[in-house]
Amino acid sequence: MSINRQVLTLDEFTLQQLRNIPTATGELSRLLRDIGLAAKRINVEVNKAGLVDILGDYGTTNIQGEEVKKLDIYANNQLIGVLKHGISCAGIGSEEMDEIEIFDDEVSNQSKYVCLFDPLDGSSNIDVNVSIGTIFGIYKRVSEIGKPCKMEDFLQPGVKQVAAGYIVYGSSTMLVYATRRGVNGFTLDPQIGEFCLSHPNIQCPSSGKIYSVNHGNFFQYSEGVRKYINNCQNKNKTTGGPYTQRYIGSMVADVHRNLIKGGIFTYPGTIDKPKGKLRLLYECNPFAFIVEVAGGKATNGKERILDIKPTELHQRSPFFVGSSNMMAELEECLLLDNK
Ligand code: P6P
Repeated sequence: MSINRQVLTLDEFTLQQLRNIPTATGELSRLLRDIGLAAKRINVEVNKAGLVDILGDYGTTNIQGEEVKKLDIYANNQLIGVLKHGISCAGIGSEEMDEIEIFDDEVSNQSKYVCLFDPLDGSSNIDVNVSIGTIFGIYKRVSEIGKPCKMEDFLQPGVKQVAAGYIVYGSSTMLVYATRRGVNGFTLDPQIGEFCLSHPNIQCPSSGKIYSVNHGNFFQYSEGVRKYINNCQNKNKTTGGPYTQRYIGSMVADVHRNLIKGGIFTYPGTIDKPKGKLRLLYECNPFAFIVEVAGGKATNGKERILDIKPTELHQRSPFFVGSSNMMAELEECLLLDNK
């Protein structure tokens, strides 16, 4: 009986990858499948958010000082629930939790990996039905296997990620993840409830026509950032400007679009907030890893994002990510800031 191999599910794909790496234990494949399961459960609630009283503010504020929507908590709980009862993760760090969650049980302590999550990024858009997303990064532990994981496992530079990815809950629900072997996208088929390989070997176009920035902060940006934004708006023989400005205000949606079509996403520092808004560990690092594997670049305006040695779980970083040629144009403009 011939098995339908036309469309690989996420499970089949990760098992296929496992077969291609003789030394692999299967732990990473299981971990990715666990994240896929949590994503399916989150997707159900996101898709009916407008129908049940799961909207609205949960009444608490997270470490960012932002009011927490109920779906944020739900998404966080789903991820903990699946990973804590899995066999591939020793603990997680999350935007929704002030401290890391160390699973500390006999099986989890034997796990090789820890995960960092933004369980539901862009949650302020939930009430207006704009695409939102889950972001994750996976690290191999540096602490002793067999004992509880430690904060040092989470404060590794992004270059140490063994995998990173996101789920975008949009017109369709997609899971995109990267390992050093490549970036692959899976679209959820609601008929069979499986993520199916729809975007194999994603490459970020080296050039693009889209730039993403919050123009409202324009006069708070540095001279170099303002010069780059002006260049994007002007005819430019070398860069092919003017570009199109697209900014959804939901990073997962903005970066996903630019990854597929080509473009640059920016969240610069400002006079009031020199470190910007985005979190290094579970927003910038995963996307920097994904886009670099796909052929793009990611910096904080001065150095490669993936080289930054974190010091705090929730530290912020200015963030510029996207097509390599557009990033080179940006870096040229940012030289103005070093004078
Ligand atoms: P601003 C959503 O809250 C988020 O963290 C990212 O998803 C998004 O790119 C950014 O903030 C938008 O921030 O300040 O432009 O509204």
